[in-house]
Amino acid sequence: MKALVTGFDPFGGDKVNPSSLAVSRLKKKIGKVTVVTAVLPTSYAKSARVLREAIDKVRPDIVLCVGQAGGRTELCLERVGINVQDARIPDNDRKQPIDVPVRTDGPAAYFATLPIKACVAAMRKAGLPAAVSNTAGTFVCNHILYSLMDIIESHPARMRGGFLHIPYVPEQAARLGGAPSMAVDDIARGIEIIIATSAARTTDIHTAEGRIS
Ligand code: PCA
Repeated sequence: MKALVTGFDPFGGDKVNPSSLAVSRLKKKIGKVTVVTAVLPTSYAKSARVLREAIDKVRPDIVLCVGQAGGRTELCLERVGINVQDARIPDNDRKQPIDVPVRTDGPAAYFATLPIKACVAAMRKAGLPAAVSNTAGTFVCNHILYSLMDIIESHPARMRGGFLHIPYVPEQAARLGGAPSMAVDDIARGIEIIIATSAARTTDIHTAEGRIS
């Protein structure tokens, strides 16, 4: 079995992106799963093309895209990508789409197909704060989750996909004052647990992870 795990390059004036830092530390083999990694540009125009090329080259069974969500306190597995691009800040191409669909004639949303609740339970069991999230925002991370599931939908090969939003790393939080953070090694451990859990099971567990807001 093969897994493709992607991070993003830094954006919004940041010097690092914890997603690419964590992805670069992953084991090359998790159980029987061979792990291949890539870094996507934080660009609405380019990210999905780079992801598509990596998928076609690697032919993975599992795809996990990872991105920074500064301010979050947990490893957040996203449930859904929506067909909206609404940027609060410009991306790395200085593009700032407002209320533009990801795909003009596409469905309103796609659900991730990894067993997100089982992955969250496994991360918690390993002592990592984790949660199911019901919004990936409307910036490039949501764009890539939607695009990933859209690629999977029409791809000749069968694969499952999902998206993980991660907190700042301590070096970012030290500059920001008061922001929550998580060590890169813990983030990498969480990603490895998601890959191992997704490889081991195709169905999810049925536990209450809903939120009021
Ligand atoms: N986080 C951004 C895009 C790239 C990244 O790492 C987001 O949450 O949309």
